[in-house]
Amino acid sequence: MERTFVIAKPDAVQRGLVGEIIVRLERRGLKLVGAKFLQVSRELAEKHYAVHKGKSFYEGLISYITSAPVMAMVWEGPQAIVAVRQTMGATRPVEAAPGSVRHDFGLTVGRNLTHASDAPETAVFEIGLWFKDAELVNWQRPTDAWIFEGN
Ligand code: D4T
Repeated sequence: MERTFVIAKPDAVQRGLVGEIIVRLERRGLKLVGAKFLQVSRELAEKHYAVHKGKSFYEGLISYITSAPVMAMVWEGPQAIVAVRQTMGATRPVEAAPGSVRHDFGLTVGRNLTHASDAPETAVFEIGLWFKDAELVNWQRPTDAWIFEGN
């Protein structure tokens, strides 16, 4: 089973959309295995966004993610990485598919509400950066058999 890392960013928290993001992932059938509400330090933000260092939007990105609390989460399911990015929508809200979180609640890339890992290696790196192993919960969900086959 695949795991992916998700952030409800400061704008999602400020706008009261954390529940909306969670409910969409739950309804999709994904399983929450870790969550923490925190104020992101500059140090953590720089590690998380290291690949973007030097880009024109880097400083804005760091100040955005550290500007107010976030909800950091780990979600699990078959093809969780692709599924979550689909539920969130394209990075730029005006390019996001109708029905996705970024389409339904966003307008600009600098306030795009969520983050989700984009590849298996990124997911492993990000989950390890934001969570200790002991903070992730392995739990059984009997309804899995009604959501996907082969569990
Ligand atoms: P995140 O990482 O937030 O889930 O976004 P994506 O994976 O969908 O997109 P990304 O890594 O390309 O961009 C990271 C982050 O930078 C912001 N950004 C991006 C920005 O402010 N201006 C830009 O031109 C781009 C490309 C938005 C997301």
